[in-house]
Amino acid sequence: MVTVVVATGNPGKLAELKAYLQALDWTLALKPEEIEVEETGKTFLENARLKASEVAIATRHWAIADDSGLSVMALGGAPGVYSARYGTSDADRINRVLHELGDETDRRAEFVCAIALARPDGTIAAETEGRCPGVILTAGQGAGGFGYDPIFYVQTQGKTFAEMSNAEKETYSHRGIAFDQLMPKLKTMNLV
Ligand code: ITT
Repeated sequence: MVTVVVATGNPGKLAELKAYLQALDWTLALKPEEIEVEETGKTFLENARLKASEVAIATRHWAIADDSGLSVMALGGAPGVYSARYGTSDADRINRVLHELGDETDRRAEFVCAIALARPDGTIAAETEGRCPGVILTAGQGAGGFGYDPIFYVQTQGKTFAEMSNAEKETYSHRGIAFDQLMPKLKTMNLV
């Protein structure tokens, strides 16, 4: 079985990625902590490629990376690719988004997730991007998930990501949509 490094340092993301990847006969390895990739890309896909590629080259293994974030329409798409850098803790980042939105009535937003799989030489073998529309609440609801989940309300499901079960978030989230698109390809690829 081929080893694939899951190129993330975010524990919430790691748990979700493992849930999708268990459908494949890959041996998963964690990213060594000392490998830090600077996210210089302007788009989620650029950053996902960068992370997968640099971790693959550094470990000499296949690597899969996720670059994701929240994009709020009334904030011109912010925090976007800066979602992780918008504050020093989840609570801090949530408060900043709520503060910047204030009493704005247009609360439309979307979560975006780009996934890239790199070969051991750093070249990209597969990639995709998934998007999930929602609205930003005025206060958090629910205790599940991670990151901005408590303030992201999915109208079709009538709940926030933080109120969903793991299985529901796995199905409806930006990450779930990205994996739905990518999985058929990953299943037919013969990683060596
Ligand atoms: P890695 O780069 O090591 O994977 P990171 O946390 O820095 O970890 P990103 O640069 O992709 O990852 O930033 C994504 C941020 O967007 C993440 O820190 C969360 O704040 C937020 N985010 C992404 N997916 C999310 C989700 O499913 N639910 C809530 N917040 C999410």
